[in-house]
Amino acid sequence: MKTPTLLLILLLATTAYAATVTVTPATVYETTTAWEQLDVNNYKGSSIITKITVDSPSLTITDAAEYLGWTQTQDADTAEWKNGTIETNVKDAAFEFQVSAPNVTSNSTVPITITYGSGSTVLNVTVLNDATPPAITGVKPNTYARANNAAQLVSANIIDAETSVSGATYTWNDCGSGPDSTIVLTKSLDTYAGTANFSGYSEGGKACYKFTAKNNPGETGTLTGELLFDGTAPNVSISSPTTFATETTDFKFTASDNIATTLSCEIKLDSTTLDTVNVTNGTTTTLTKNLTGFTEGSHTWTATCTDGVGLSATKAQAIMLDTAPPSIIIDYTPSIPRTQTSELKTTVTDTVGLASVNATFEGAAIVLTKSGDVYKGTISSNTTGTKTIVVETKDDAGHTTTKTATVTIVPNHIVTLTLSPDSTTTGSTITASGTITKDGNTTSTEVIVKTPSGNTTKTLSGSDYSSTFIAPDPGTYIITTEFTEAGYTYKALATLTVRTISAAPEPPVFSGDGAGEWRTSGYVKPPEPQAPTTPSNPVTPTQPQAHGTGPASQQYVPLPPESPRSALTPKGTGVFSLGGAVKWLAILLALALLIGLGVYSYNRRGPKEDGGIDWNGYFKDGS
Ligand SMILES: [Ca+2]
Ligand SMILES: [Ca+2]
Ligand SMILES: [Ca+2]
Ligand SMILES: [Ca+2]
Repeated sequence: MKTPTLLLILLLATTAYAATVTVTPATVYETTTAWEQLDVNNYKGSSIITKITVDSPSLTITDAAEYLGWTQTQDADTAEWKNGTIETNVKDAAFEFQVSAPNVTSNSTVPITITYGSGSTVLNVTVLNDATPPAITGVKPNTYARANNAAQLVSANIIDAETSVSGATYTWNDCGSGPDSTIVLTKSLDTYAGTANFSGYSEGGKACYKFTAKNNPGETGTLTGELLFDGTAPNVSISSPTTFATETTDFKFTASDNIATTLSCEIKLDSTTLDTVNVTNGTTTTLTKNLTGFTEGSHTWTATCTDGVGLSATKAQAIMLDTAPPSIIIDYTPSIPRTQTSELKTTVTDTVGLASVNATFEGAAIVLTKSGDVYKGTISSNTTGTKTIVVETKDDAGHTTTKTATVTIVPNHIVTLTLSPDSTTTGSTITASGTITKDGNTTSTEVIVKTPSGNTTKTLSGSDYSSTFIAPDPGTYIITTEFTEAGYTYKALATLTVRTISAAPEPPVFSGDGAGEWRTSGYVKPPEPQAPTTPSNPVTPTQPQAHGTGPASQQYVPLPPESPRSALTPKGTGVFSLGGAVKWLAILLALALLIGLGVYSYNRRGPKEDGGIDWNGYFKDGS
């Protein structure tokens, strides 16, 4: 084959199966550098490529990547890779080179020539003009600045996404004819900051400022504003709550400032922030907050408001947090005889206070009298059966509590008890007798008479009963008759006084028999000092109680025996061992003193008799 023929075949083959090359991104912003990637596709190409050359006469090449298997050389207008191979099964072989763009006034196309094997291609890279200056945001301070501040920090976020920021300054003046002051700002990431001297700017004064920033191609961005100078903290006042708060509470406060038109206010309960809001100068703000997460009791809420220059004021208010309804304790007698009046005592307490306390019995209001936390009233019914007491209360926070109690109105059987005599001396026979006045039908036919000698069950004779017993040692005793019907016990009580036998005033001779009796001739034993609580009046009657629910029954309890006797009575052996007139004189003097005291005490005592008090109808739990 002749050489021209071979060349033609090779040319045809090259034409038919030429490798292809592309460059990405094929753009670069003015004044910046960018990596361009050359992709070579030799798939089913006509020959193995062993050398790639980039010629860029107009766009400076500043770097070229190195790859194993290729020898790389690079200068300002050339990048070359050789001694490697791109076989015809390679669809993409990448070769990267960096270009540096000039400053342009409009987008410009720059040709570069790619030579690969026997082929070459001209590709275009566009140098982009950056039409946008740097963006300035987040200016501090803005609107307000601290008055007379010689070292005011000023800053802004400044970026230029395309060609980067080359520098920024801050300029200010008095917004009038005064001179400009300018400082160069220092870059830290995207923040440019500096320190301005505002010492000449007093409260109420004004300054005009300008941030100026340039990008690398030289485009300039500015941001201007005015500052009002403020040197006085705001005022905060609290309207409510001032006493208590509850689950949902309106927090109301007023904030004002000499300069700022808007204040940032934070409200807290103790150390917990409830809300942070911006409020208009001089206005009252109400924030409704849910406090269910806080504990009942004492808290402090605060409102802190900050003006435009960071000066703040805080107002604090102690409050009680009340989330619980009032507590009600009803103290009542669970069973009350028909027509009898019984006291109702209810104790109502709350954290913050009570708006109302009301009670009803059988649906009718009970008149209550208040003493501290205790509310007292009376209840009575003419009909037997189960009745309901309802106590309702509301606290100042609006929580309500309702408590009910059930009382049983029982028949009003009346038991009487008469002692004959009711004042006597030891060893005398005493008759305890009385009647049962029945309220409706009864089935019980017995009473129990409780005396110092023991309990005696007596069968009623008609409505009457009678029992006798022997008067015990001197003292005062309560005698009880109990009549139990349908589970309720009705009682009558009477007081028995057993007197001491009188004697003449002679030197005492103690019997020494251990019985504790004075044996004297003509000696009058001084009246025994009595405990001041000795019930010279009848025991206050109480209503019958349901079995098992009322207080323990009052058992027959003799009043304290005349206890001073043992203390004042010398033992026989002791007396007779005494010797000498002095000792006897001392004893006599002591006795005389005791006689005097005893007489005085006796005169101070209430009447021993029941004094005509009608014991009828007095009854008490006897179970
Ligand atoms: Ca430009
Ligand atoms: Ca720009
Ligand atoms: Ca202020
Ligand atoms: Ca409460």
